[in-house]
Amino acid sequence: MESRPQILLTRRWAKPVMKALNESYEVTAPTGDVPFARTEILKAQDGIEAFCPTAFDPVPADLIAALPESVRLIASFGVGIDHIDLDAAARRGLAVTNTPDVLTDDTADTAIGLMLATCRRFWEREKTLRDGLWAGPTPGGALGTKMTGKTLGIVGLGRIGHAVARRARAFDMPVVYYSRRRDPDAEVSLGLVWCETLAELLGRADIVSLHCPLTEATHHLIDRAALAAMKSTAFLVNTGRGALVDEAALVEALRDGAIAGAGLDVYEFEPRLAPGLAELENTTLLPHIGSATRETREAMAWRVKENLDAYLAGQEPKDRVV
Ligand code: 8YV
Repeated sequence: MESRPQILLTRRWAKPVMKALNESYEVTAPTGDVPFARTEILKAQDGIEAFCPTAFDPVPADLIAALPESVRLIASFGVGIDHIDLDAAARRGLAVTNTPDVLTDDTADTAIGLMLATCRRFWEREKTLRDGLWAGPTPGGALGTKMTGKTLGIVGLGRIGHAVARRARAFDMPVVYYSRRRDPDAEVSLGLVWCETLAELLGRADIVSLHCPLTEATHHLIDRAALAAMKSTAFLVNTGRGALVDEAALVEALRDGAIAGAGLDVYEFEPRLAPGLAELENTTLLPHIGSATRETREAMAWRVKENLDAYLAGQEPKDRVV
């Protein structure tokens, strides 16, 4: 029998995809739910052709340098590629792929959910109820902020930013955006308004939602000054990457009332939260579940398989980033 190409996964994926992978490849993957640590990755035999981390597994330059000689491809599970040292991969001549498109809807849904939950104080009110402290409805109690009709500011108009803008129409929200590239088509089709600068967007938006990738240029894009430029009644939503925001400065801004609240799915130092963040009631905090639905996680795994199948058969993979 012809030998099958060898691949290494840091974590197990959805069962149907694992089954299909095992039919096409010699798969090295953890047997249980505990991901491979770096030492286990480095035990990989020469012969492995593709290394498949997830967006939760850092792939720095020294790990790339230490991968077996035989590795030709890093096929990552997730759309974000900030966990991979792309320059180091390029220097070693490795191809890199990700999984865009398939998680756009779920991530946009999560952003809208965070906006609504934070404006309307869902978490705080639910906690009161579950703690047995609810004395019944009152006309003046438990008041949140109306979301419908408020101005949404989208930072980063990529696939997910677009999907959030489309959803915002259902809430009659005027949408302003700031992005690397201006998108005249979206301005017409979705009625978006372009902001020349981030400062302009921050001054106009009632809700600021972050959808840009994490790069050197966007690290701490939302710093102390940016938070001060937001309206004191505004909310910040982050489903992108934690380090887009200076989390310590955010805690201060939330505590001091410089902004009204924040809905977060991602954190600067995951899985840790900045000191004080978990105690703040004007936040909704989710544990990085933007793409965490059965359907999407399975679709992401199939998408990695498509990239593996193409590259290892000598074709150009659909989602090549390097
Ligand atoms: C996932 C993500 O949580 O795709 C990304 O960049 O951050 C998320 O969709 C992650 O890929 C799971 O490993």
